[in-house]
Amino acid sequence: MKTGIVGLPQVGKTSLFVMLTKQAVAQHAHNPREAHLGVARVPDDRLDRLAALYNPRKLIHASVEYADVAALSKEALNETAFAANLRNVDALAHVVRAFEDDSIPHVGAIDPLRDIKSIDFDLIVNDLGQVEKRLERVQKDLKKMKSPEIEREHELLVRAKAHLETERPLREMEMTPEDKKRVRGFMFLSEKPILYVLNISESSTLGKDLEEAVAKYGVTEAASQPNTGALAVCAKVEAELAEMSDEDVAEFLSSYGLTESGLVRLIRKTYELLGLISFFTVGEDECRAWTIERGWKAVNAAGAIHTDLEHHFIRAETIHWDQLLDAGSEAEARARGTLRLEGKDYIVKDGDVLHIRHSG
Ligand SMILES: Nc1nc2c(ncn2[C@@H]2O[C@H](COP(=O)(O)OP(=O)(O)O)[C@@H](O)[C@H]2O)c(=O)[nH]1
Ligand SMILES: [Mg+2]
Repeated sequence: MKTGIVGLPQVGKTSLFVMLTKQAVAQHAHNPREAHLGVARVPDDRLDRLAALYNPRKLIHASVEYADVAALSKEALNETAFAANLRNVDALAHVVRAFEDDSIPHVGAIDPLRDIKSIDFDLIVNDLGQVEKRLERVQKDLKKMKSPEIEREHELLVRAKAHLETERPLREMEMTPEDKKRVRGFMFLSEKPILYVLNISESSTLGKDLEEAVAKYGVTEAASQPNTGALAVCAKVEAELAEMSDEDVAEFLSSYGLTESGLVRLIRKTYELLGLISFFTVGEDECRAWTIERGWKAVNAAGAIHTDLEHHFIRAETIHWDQLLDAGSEAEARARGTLRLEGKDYIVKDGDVLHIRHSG
């Protein structure tokens, strides 16, 4: 699962990427159209607490991948390599400038909603071009030969075109799972879930400012659309946090009435937006978080660990993480009946601890 960091020039994309992935970025010897790739660990207090129970040799958190794409513009989108990088991501994090700093140029006044609309517009126009091109082909095909599948695609494309022409992104268009499958190959940009990340100024009232930013900049409505979210961070402060020890970070955050850094909130929101959840495997050798999509069955979750486990799946010993902590041991949990056996079709819940029994 990969999230593309997009936005106008000089808004803090690379700053955030570096902090998220703790990865140094060569500013010079790098083609500006090439994306930086990096992985961010998904912080998870539940896993940390389970690990305290098992004291494992290895502790492995879930991760999400980020791509720092060059600044987005109409011109850039017309370049094949740039557009291809962007099409390949599963979601977008649009970094929006909300911080004041006269030394860093911006297109006109600070106006997050204008920038949000402008980038969304570029995505919409790009998709519209794709849809029109495909429609022409499909209409030609239909003249030669009618088939139900081509007719359905035609109908869907006509609907998508009308939707895009009202300047609304495809992520807001209602589509059945079959429709989604039909358009998957196009990798439409405005169909990708998007998170608006307001990069705000530092201030002495940062906690309150972060909380109020989405409403203050008029982004509440835009962010409440389907497959859309918003949050505020302060890249400047996050950069300072990155230099501090864990204890100092905690003290710094609490002095602003905060419990979590912006990066942690950003990673978690990305995870939610992508519809992802975690389940855990535990033991003295390894405690680990695994990433699956909400709604997956136990047998598919087993497959996320290893395909052999999926093929030879018998049962999943299952317990919710807090019940296991509460019991203090698997033996006690079994005695209490909170540790139970589930079959193939069990829908895994966020925070389940699974032990897959298999015949392989
Ligand atoms: N004052 C201030 N400057 C920032 C902030 N975030 C980024 N910058 C500065 O803005 C400039 C552009 O940042 P960068 O991350 O390279 O932006 P990108 O072009 O979107 O990748 C750099 O000089 C950063 O130090 C912020 O929150 N406050
Ligand atoms: Mg950059």
